[in-house]
Amino acid sequence: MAKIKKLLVANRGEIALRIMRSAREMGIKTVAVYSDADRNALHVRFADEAVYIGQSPSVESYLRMEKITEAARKTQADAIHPGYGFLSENEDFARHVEESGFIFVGPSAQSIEVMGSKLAAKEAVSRFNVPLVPGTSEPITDLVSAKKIAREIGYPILIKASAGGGGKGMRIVDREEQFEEQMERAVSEATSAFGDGSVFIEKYVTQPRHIEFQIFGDQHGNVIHFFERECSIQRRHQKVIEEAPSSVLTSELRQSMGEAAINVAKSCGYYGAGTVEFILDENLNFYFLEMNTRLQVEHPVTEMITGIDLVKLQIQIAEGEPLPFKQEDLSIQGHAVEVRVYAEDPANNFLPDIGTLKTYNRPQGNGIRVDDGFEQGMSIPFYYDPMIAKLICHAETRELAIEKTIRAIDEYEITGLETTLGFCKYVLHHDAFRSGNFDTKFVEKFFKPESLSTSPLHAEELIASALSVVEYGKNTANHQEPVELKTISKWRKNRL
Ligand code: MV4
Repeated sequence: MAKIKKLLVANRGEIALRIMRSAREMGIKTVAVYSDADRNALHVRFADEAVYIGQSPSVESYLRMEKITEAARKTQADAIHPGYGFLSENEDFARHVEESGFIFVGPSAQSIEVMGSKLAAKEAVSRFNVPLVPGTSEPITDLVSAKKIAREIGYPILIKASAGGGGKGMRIVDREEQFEEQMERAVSEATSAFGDGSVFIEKYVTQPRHIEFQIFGDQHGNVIHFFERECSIQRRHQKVIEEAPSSVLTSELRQSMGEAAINVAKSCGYYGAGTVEFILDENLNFYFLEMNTRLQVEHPVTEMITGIDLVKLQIQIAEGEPLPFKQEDLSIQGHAVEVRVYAEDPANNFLPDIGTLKTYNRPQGNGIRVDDGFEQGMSIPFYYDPMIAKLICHAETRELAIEKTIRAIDEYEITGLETTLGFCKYVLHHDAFRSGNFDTKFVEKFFKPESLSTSPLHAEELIASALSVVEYGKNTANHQEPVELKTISKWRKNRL
């Protein structure tokens, strides 16, 4: 068992900070790596040491394997945590880290490789009693037999790229007449995007819910799950709001999905933190889709309902410790909601609105956690993901957690750029969200840019706002109407 004394975090932003905080609590020294754009970033200031690894574009810095192991060598770190994104699911990186003599805080290169290919993943789980969407388990090579299978499955079907993921390389086919054309497109897209033209077909589940299970394995063959996260509120495959637990799972369904998730992990000898993604159809049938071999953005909702620090656990597992609890030791406490705060303008097709955080004041209070990597006055670099923060709220029930999240959004003060906070508030107020009866089509079905500006205000608030503007106008020598109108619309947006 190798105790980690110094950990290099091969990442940036909120997740780098989040990982370093847990490491520090464990008495582990931390090393940051940074690019030009991140010279003054908080993860660099927080770390015990920091190493410059290159220019701002991530291909010049955060994606450079040798620069990262070189930084680890220079600082005499003994382990490397990849965070999420960047090199976190790159089996070559996991291998490179270990071959360079460092502990990789993550799964084996081989597990990453198997789960990185959807066809290899299907093949691996096929002997482990895991429900799969009806479809093919081999790459399509012959159009005639593929069409025959599609007819047996029944339209609509979905063509997926084996090397795809997160919605990339998928094509819906509604009728047989479109089959050939869509197949050709799918293969050529997969070839140019992933360098691997292998595709397969599945029955298309038209309005699924996205439910994922947090699992953990140790290096001694034990695997447990930490319940599910409901991630159906997403926009173009980008998650917007996540919660735990899901409001649709019964304890029986949770148990059988949990068992299936554990089996997925066992099918590839998994250790470390992982997420098993399922879709759930309208009859509550569940199907395994893919496994993510990293710590996920939305892991805090699981931490809130289980009381467990998943990063500490990742580090203990990487040190070779056995899992410190059994499945029976775990239970769900209350409910947690996470909203992602992006520097994007919901009124303008969610275009990135990077700029400077003119004001930045976080909400506070019981049950509120903010994971971020910025402070007032800092700019959001345009080279990386425009996520500013994650706001996570925990309370006894789903209703209370939603109310707390709305209160926290109202308290959050961000100026200088547009954010997705108002959009998240719109979702949290929506009847379909409140009822728990929604699917992955929620944003498509219920959100229009006008939803934000024309949303009805409470009558009293409307009158109060009108009066205050009149008062403002009376007391202002230089009457500047456009400025006032802008103020009102901002105010309204924040009041959604
Ligand atoms: C599907 C599906 C319906 N039927 N597979 C999208 C991301 C990737 N993980 C798999 N995805 C889907 N696979 C079948 N057979 C619908 C989706 C899907 C989806 C899944 C999870 C979360 C959001 C989604 C949004 C659109 C489509």
